[in-house]
Amino acid sequence: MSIESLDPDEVDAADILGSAIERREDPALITGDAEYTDDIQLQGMVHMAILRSQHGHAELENVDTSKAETMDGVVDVYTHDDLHREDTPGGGSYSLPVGWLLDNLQQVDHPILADDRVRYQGDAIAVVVAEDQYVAHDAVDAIDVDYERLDAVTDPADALQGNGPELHDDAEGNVAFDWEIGDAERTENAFESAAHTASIELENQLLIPNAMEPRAAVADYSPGTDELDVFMTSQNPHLHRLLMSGVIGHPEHKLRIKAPEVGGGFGSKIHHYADEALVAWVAKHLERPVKWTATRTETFKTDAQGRGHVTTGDLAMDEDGNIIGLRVNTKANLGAYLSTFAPAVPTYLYGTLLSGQYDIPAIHCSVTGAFTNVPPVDAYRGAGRPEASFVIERLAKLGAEEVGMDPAEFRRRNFVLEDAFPYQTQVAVVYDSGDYEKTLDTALEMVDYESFRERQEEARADGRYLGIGFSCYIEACGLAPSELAGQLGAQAGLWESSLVRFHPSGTVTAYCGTSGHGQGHATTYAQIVANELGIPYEDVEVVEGDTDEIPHGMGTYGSRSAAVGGSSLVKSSQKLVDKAREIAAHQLEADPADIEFEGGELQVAGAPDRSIGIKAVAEQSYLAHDIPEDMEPGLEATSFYDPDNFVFPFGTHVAVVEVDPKSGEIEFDQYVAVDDVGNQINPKIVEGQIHGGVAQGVGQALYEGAEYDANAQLMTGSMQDYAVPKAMHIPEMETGSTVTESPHNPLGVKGVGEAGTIAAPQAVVNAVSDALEPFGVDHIEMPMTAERVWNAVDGRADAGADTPDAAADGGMDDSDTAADGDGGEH
Ligand code: MCN
Repeated sequence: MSIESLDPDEVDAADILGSAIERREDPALITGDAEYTDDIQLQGMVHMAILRSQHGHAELENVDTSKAETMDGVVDVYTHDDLHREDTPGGGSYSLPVGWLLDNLQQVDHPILADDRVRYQGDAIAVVVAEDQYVAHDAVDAIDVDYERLDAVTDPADALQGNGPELHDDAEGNVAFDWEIGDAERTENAFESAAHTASIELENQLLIPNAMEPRAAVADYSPGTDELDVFMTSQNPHLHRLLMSGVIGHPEHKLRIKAPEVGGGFGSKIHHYADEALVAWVAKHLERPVKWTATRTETFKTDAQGRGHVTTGDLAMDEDGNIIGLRVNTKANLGAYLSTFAPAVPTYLYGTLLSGQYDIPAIHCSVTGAFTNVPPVDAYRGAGRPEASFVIERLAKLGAEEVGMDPAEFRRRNFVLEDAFPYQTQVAVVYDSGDYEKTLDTALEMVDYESFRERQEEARADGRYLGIGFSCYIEACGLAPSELAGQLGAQAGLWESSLVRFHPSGTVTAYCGTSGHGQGHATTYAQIVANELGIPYEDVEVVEGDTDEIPHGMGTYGSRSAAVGGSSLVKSSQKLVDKAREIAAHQLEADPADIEFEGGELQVAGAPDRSIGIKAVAEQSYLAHDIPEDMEPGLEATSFYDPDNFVFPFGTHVAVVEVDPKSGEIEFDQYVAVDDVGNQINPKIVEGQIHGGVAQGVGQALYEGAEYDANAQLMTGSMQDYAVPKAMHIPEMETGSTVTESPHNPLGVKGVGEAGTIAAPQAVVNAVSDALEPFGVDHIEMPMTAERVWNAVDGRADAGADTPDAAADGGMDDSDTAADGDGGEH
């Protein structure tokens, strides 16, 4: 059922927008032609390696770099004191800033090299610079550190309950913030009048982003001009330039950040880390080019991790199964320090999405952010929205059971209806548009729900446990608008900027301030611009990711590029056409208002023989021999686009699984994803984004999880221990879509980059819990490893609950277990 890619040459120019043309970036990526940061070689370049804390929490008693300094090939070694200068902002310390503030946020100092204490395994202690990377790494090993180990805490609930050390003098009780949204009193009243309630306690585990390319940076300083060029794995070069300029005290206009080809990010390359700042500082200090590339182990230990929630949620329902209240309390793990956008993720990107697809009249959510001895926690694909969707969709499953309704019908009963948009939720946001029944109905049909319960009964009679799980998700993306973001605490605007430039020969370069790193922008942006200008797709080149080339930009995250960046390109193209119209009117001796523009032709209304092509106008604009008086030559336009609202994609994902209670193994029978991302610029790319997103969501549900021991040592610090799913672990996906345009941007698009990751986990968990219903298992924490599933089944049997065979043989044994039995009869 996969969408077929089209050769752009075979697509009619008028249909280019919305066509599933193949990605133009792939040949270079696949053949190894593409240049990544680590490919960059500069003359005289030295290599940097970083000594990181071995311990999760310790005092640094002494750091002895003398042996490392004398090693052959070592250029220099730096510790915190070497970087402690009086001319830096903030009183002499090189510290990382926080880009999102909350009313009662407790900020803590985050030095780029640890001072006298390390707070997570991976905290940077010293930097070695050497002539080659192997010497640099050997010299790191030669640094002697005397640690005084301290107790550690990794669980946010423990950290907040005082079951562990305090990490920062400034943050009493490890509290980073207390935050709430919704109406507590109204919600309590709803629970008092409820006929039914459903409750859940859950953990949304810590995840480690695993982009194919580890983080890397190459910095090059020119003392003569004071220009500092930094090539780095960035999702948002302009933001990195702004932040780095403050951190290392280098003027913004003399700092260039360029993201070469970036091998994925999933959020982890948004934030400003110590490492890239150190590379830039060292290059300036030594006046030599410097390269640093994280090892995979460093990636595991230092990339900002995602999720990390401990949550209780309660749903209140009336007699008829209408949801009347939702109450959520979350303890959010923020790690050892505040990462760049950390405060936004478990608050405004989480609490505001808890209404899901449902019309819920009373909601209250409180969140406490906790400092713990794990790496800083920040945005990871979905960022807050998967956590919200997981809570409400798990509760929807349990709520349906509680009121004795079919889970699909329970959801349908509570949906925000098609005619209720724009819909004001009880948690601040206003949904733009939607038709939730349509995606549900499409998914039900694709999964043949009518026959499923019968199939399930039959299988159970044979001792096989099938389960179906629904996820009717919603998310907010297209991150913008600036004014609202500012009110909520953002320290940056969330507009997007672009420049569209016609060259005299009629080809076009489109520059956009977003910074793709796998999403196919070179293709989809060219589709947008070619469509707006009515020129061939091949004539449009797209440039992103370089602060020297692109006037400004806010980057790629929050599935914002199509909705905000794409719309900015539309706006720039339209401005450009307006100027072309004036030139055409001048040359055709007509009024600009009478010039019609279609298919690249500017024509006097009602006079088809009086027309001029936009490419010819471009040439004329540069010749400037015959353009309107007072008009500047040239044909290009810049715009800053700031929409009115987020966009709210939605959909229904359905997982059908078979669980073997004997082994705890879970197998997919079917995975159906029906998504509505508004108009699709390129359905093939949309499908690819859904596939990738679902793979990551399934990874969370079944395989992935950062595990720490009691000393905050990472136990899953390699691909051997941290199970990123392989192709064989991912279900065949059947994708479908509906189209509900967003009214908030000229393309009518909604974002797609995170949808699959947001949708998938609860579809899978709900399916497993449905399969194990005869065993009385209603919740298994993610990742649902075979061991966890087996234990859950076994636990109920041991407890003598009304599981199929527990009654018959008193528990599970090797020969005759619940799994063999007649669970279907329950
Ligand atoms: N698109 C479309 N029609 C729509 C919406 C989007 O054709 N209605 C196209 C866009 O033009 C773009 C792609 O789909 O080519 C994704 O668009 P969008 O949803 O706007 O997301 P962004 O481009 O802003 O990408 C960010 C998003 C996020 S937040 C994460 S995390 C993520 C993701 O994209 N990380 C990725 N997808 C990823 N894909 C790859 N390969 N690597 C990552 O690191």
